[in-house]
Amino acid sequence: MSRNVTSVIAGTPVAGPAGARYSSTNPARTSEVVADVSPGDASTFAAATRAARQAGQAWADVPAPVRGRAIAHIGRVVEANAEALARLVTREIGKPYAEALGEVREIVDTCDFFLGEGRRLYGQTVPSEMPDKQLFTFRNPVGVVAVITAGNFPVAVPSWYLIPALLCGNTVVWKPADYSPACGAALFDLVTRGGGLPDGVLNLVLADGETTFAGLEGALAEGLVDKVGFTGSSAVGSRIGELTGRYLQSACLELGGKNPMVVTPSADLDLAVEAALFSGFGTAGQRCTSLGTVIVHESVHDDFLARFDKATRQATVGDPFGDVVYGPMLGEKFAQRFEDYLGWIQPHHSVLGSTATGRITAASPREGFTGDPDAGMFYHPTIVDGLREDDAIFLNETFGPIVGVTTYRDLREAIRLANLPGYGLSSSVYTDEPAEVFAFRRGISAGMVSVNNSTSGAEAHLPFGGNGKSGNGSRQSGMWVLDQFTRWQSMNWDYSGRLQKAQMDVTELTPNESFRLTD
Ligand code: UN1
Repeated sequence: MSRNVTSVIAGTPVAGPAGARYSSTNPARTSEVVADVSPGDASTFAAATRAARQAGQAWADVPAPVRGRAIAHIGRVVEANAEALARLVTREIGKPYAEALGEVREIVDTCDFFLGEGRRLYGQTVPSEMPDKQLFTFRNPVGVVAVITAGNFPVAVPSWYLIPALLCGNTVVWKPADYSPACGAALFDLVTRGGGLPDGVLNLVLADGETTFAGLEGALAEGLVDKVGFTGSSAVGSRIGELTGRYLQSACLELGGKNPMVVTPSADLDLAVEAALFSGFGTAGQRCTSLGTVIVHESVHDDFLARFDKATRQATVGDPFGDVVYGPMLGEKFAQRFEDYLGWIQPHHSVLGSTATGRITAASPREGFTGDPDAGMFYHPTIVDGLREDDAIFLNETFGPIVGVTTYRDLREAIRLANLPGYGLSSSVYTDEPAEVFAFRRGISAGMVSVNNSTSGAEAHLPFGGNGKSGNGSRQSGMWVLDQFTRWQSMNWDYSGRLQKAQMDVTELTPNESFRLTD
């Protein structure tokens, strides 16, 4: 069944120009249309931000505990629709169904965390340096938040922005990825209807990237956007950071990763292999937290590689509604880009993990494949051993089912190699040595460190975010994201009946500096 989806502004569906219509298709069966999409133009984005501005004051005036109740209702309605939403995620972007259910669970977890935050949103009382004066801090909503998200997590990652932004009293314009519009429309309905949100509090804009960028620029120039949240590539993230900076706004940027896994001599190799398989090839390697390069100690390299190769060859690829490690690429654009990355393989590399590289087809089959490979965009898992530090595959994010392997001699070298590509999202170390754990934690540039666990699969209430090419230091999730969606306001209240001047009218006690204890 296919559905019609459009932007929704102030509660009203808004179709875009007739010529812009397109179909969102199932990447596991590209002949199947999931949604007929009528995307908007740049004026749609501006109209949505105007609607959000208009709804802003009334929403900010709703008491935070009442907004928290709305978040509770959203969590419940998402839970009640979990299977339907997960099925849609699997159909529209090809994520295996079990993982899609996990993704939906991440929305519920996020709601569970923030429903109580409505009764906290703590400010502080702070002692003053003068008598008869009190100091306070308050969290204020920032205003209108523009959220632009990727489609590899078409519903969970958006919820990391939408739920806390709404809870904090902001109104929101959300632009989901153009290849996951049906998931976007479904989450939009669950949040607005499930939460009983007044019209205009959350608005949906369906548009392509360049249209969105133009719309965002116009809205910023009109003073209609107070905060931007963006999840996507490092290249687009830097454009968004530059644009928001020009208007003295800040963006919360969650960008790419080249996430390393260091395997030390004391590592449990089977555990490390299991994690490398899950984080390297799960979601077809299309998470920002996916494993980039395994940096394995030279003494265990051959053993690790043999086991990793075997596990990868045995992994089932195919129909994402079946029991598979991964399904298709997210869409055509991702398939094409992945082919470019495969072109970076050099003669000094050895390639393992499958019967071939590139697209899985009847002519280039993969053992154990489930379903019809020619119906969709499926790719062989690819392990590239023998990476050198100036290889393109070593230095760049390669979004897709490809994992590099290289070796190290001492931990300092492993950490240097892990940091070298200049990203800094997630990382992992497999070791039995506490000293190695803490040396790695201190040395690694990543915002997230896993010990004896994979690079992907972060829990929804720890700070999520990266450094370097992975982001601008902003953090999502848990209490840390509150600093993205509120601004601190300080208040001082002097009830002494006179003007007490800070720093000047402060009593000083007189110390006896020559005082010494006697024996
Ligand atoms: C992403 O790919 O943008 O930690 C986010 C993980 C998931 C989120 C990934 N919970 O792998």
